[in-house]
Amino acid sequence: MRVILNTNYASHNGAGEVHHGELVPCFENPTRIDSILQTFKAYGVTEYQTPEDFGLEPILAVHDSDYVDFLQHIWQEWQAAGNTVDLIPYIWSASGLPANHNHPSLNARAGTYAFSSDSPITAGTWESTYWAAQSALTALQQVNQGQRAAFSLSRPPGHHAHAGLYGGYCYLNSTAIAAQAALTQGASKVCVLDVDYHHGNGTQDIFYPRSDVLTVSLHGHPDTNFPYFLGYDTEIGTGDGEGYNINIPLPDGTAFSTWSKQLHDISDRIHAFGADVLIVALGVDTFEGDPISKFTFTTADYLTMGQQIAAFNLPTVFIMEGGYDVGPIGENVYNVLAGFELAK
Ligand code: OKP
Ligand code: ZN
Repeated sequence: MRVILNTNYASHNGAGEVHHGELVPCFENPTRIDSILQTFKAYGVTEYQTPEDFGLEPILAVHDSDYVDFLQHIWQEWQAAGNTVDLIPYIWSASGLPANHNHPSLNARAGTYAFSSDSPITAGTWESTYWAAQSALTALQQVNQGQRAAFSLSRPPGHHAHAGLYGGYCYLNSTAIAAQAALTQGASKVCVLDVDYHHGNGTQDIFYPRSDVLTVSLHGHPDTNFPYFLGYDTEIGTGDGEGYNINIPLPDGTAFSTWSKQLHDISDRIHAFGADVLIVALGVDTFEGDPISKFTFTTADYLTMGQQIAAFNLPTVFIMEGGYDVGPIGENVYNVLAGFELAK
């Protein structure tokens, strides 16, 4: 399988986040990809494709232009104002305070575009998230050119980012950008299957009123898991999009067998939808050792997961999302791709 590597994966490098009231190093950091590269090398994967630059147009087909402008320029402004450390919002315009996307205070502006405090803006945030999106678009291009599948190996993740909001370690929504680009480039229907531990709230929100993208997410139940406010199974889409969003929230402690059965139970709906392309938001934070998640998948389970995804029998674009147990992350990702290829 072609693997596209976001060569700017290490530029975004946040210093820390608050976790259960304690300041800790960012879980979402460059060592995640370092580790995957090391493991892939041991498995004989040594060839990586460099992302092509498709520019801002496919990004602006998903995200608000003022938001993209904010992401692109905020660090320079932050720095020009004399700051040397990461920008982390601490005041939010949510819950009735008046939003102001042009607020003269950068703290307030960040707090207008952010929905959570876990996502620092750093010197290289824009480069990393921009090239993560381009990497996903390059993976799509490979599939459009006839590859059965391609994998975008990148960070930061994207599935929590809305059209005009960042959070949950996500800035640009690479998965949504690739899904939209597939449509722009001629597909009539796209299915997004989000297997990350966390609900893909951004992707859901972006395509919520639409019937040309079926969004499916299996995830830790929002009663007890980030992003808390979205991810319930009552969220089915709106207007034309009604019936085109499927959420499968699962309790803490869920094992792969249960997850797999749940996916199997809706696979008829996925088949009936008739997608031209499948985009997989590939997070492996469902792993039993993940430090921020509560499922109990094993490394071997990911082989089965890959086989199950292959059974949809669609051209498939895998896009890297979460996974925070840095030691085994590469094996878990490799197994999904290997399971997929074995099944063909
Ligand atoms: C990103 B992806 C606060 C915890 C905040 C947010 C989880 C984001 C996961 N320390 N955690 O879906 O893997
Ligand atoms: Zn996740």
